[in-house]
Amino acid sequence: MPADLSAVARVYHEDGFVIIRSFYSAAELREIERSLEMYLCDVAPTLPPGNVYYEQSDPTKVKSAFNMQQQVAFFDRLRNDVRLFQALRAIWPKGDIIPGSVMYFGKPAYDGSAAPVHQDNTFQCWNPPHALTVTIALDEATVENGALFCQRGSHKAGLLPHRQSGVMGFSRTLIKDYDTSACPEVQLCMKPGDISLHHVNTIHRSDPNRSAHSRRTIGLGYQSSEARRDEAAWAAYHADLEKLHKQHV
Ligand SMILES: O=C(O)CCC(=O)C(=O)O
Repeated sequence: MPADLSAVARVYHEDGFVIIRSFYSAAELREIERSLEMYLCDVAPTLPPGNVYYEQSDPTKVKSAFNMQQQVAFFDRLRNDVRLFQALRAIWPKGDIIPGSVMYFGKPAYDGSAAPVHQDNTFQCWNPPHALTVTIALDEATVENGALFCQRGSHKAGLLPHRQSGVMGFSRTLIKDYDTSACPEVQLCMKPGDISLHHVNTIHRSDPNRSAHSRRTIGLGYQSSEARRDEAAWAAYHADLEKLHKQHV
């Protein structure tokens, strides 16, 4: 982890995303992988949709999981890592840092499906939008296996209109593509142990994985205590989500 957290914060605020290389050691990654294996084998099969989603092309493969910290104490410890809090403190000098959902994005080899273009705030409804996701690369994330694309500077556009996507696990997508000449897409190619941080209003997406290599990541959601939930928007999102789940039973 670089000592210069003020540079990390500067890039984050300017671009809406930033990568920190080699944040986790190989031994730490092994520990994360052990807990993840256990979660996927023993816990995920017991959970209702909303907490776990499977790939449509192969329903034995987990596409994504949410709120893993509620089931397994290891993931609660992971989101409370003091090193992450130091980086987040550089980004949000004021307010308390509040950890949220611990997530998994599997993007399995051959079957990993696309993530439609969206801003996370359409699902989270924070105003002011002082919230972000830390993404931990477990595998190498490449052009071939569907590394995340973020649109540089798009977090400054505010929350844009979304519509229902019909995609389980990513139920909303932007109505209109956002100007890629002003805010070019950057693909976040990462090595295992690297982390990226993206703003809750940064426009992002990923391609399907047709390669022979999985692209697994853990996501950690955070918000500042200065962020307030827009309760009306939150209720509308949950009503939409319930409709989508009913269509897929
Ligand atoms: O894993 C992906 O491709 C998408 C992840 C995502 O949308 C997110 O972390 O907010």
